[in-house]
Amino acid sequence: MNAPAFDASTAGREVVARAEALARHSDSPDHYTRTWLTPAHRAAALQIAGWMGEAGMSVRTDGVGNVIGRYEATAAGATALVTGSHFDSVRNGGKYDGILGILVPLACVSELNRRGERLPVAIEVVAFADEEGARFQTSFLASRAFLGKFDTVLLERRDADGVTFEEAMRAAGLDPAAIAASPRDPETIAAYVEVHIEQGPVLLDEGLPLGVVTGISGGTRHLVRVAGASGHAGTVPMPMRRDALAAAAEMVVAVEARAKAVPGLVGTVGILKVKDGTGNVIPGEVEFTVDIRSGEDAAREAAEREVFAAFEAIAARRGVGVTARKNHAVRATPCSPRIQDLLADSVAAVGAPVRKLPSGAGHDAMVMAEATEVGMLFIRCGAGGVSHNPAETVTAQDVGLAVAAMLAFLRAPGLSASRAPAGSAPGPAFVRRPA
Ligand code: HGY
Ligand code: MN
Ligand code: MN
Repeated sequence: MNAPAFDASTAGREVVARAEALARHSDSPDHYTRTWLTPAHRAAALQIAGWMGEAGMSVRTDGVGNVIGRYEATAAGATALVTGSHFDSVRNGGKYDGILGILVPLACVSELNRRGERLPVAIEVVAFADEEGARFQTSFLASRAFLGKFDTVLLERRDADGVTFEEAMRAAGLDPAAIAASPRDPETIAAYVEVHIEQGPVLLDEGLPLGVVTGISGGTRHLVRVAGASGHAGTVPMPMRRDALAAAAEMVVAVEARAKAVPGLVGTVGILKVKDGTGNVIPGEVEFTVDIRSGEDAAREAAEREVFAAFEAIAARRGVGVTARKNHAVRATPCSPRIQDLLADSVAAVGAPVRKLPSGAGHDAMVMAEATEVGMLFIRCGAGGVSHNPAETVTAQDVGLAVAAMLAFLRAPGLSASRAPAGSAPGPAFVRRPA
């Protein structure tokens, strides 16, 4: 008996329903937050693994908790088109960020499996365990570990409750020694493609459901510590104070001013904490984060230098100390022209206009680009294009189109054409340098 025809609308509704079901696995009963290796995170991993198994994939979990489903090709041992995204979230985030990159390809595999259809390439759907890094202030922990690039220095790091990274792993039943045991051979990867909600308003403004990403902005994140002198709020005269928070406030405004000065450059202070903050005590120590990004590495690096020079000047003038630790650095990442073309053909094949656009947000594709050629498919973001926010939303119709476009992409004869071998220099667009 022939399988019934593929119905994109039904597929879209199923993906959205699954995203809603997954969002119930949250660290907080009040909002959606899912950080690495919490009980909610482990439950979500189990649920994703179950769905992968139902779609006919063999499923494994690696050393950092990545869930990897593989759907074999027509021939055994074929290279794999790797596709995926992350299932951790920012605090009080949106339930589609990352998740669509797992559930959309999963819906594609489910459809192929339903039809008994195999392709020249194997398909691996990777649910990356930690991309946002909210718990341990990490950066692309999971995709780095997937490629065998885990930095063991992290094992010492503590979360906000004082739990070390290593303790968190052991509590979740993971063995730190197993991380290094499973580096991925890039030769076994045909390419990496990530489906993601746009997280911005461009497609929404233009009335378009899908977008093909041309490249991803580079970025750096620092944790800055300002050390002043705490004291009595009622007794220390203003000229004698070394207020760490007042200094930090000036630094925050310096970040904003520098970022505003250059189109395409963005700068954000997302966390600011007063140590032992009390209403009647002059703040003695403050920590804050700085996130600076641009599609142009030179513009970002210049801004970074100037912002830190401004911090030093502010600190000197106010008699406080300032130190910083870099937590994250990644260079701007171009998407492969070949994959962009294949994705554009697939978007056109489902009747949607082709719109190419850059990504200002960071994605696991930036790390995967160190091993293979990468591409990204964006899905229109609703609610004014807001993301990293509980109001983040998509329509089932757009998601259904994305499933249909990804199916067309996976079936494209050009996809299995040989790629440039890893380690060679396939052209300037692919050259990666350490950040
Ligand atoms: O911060 C980012 O760009 C991503 O959402 N992790
Ligand atoms: Mn995000
Ligand atoms: Mn994301």
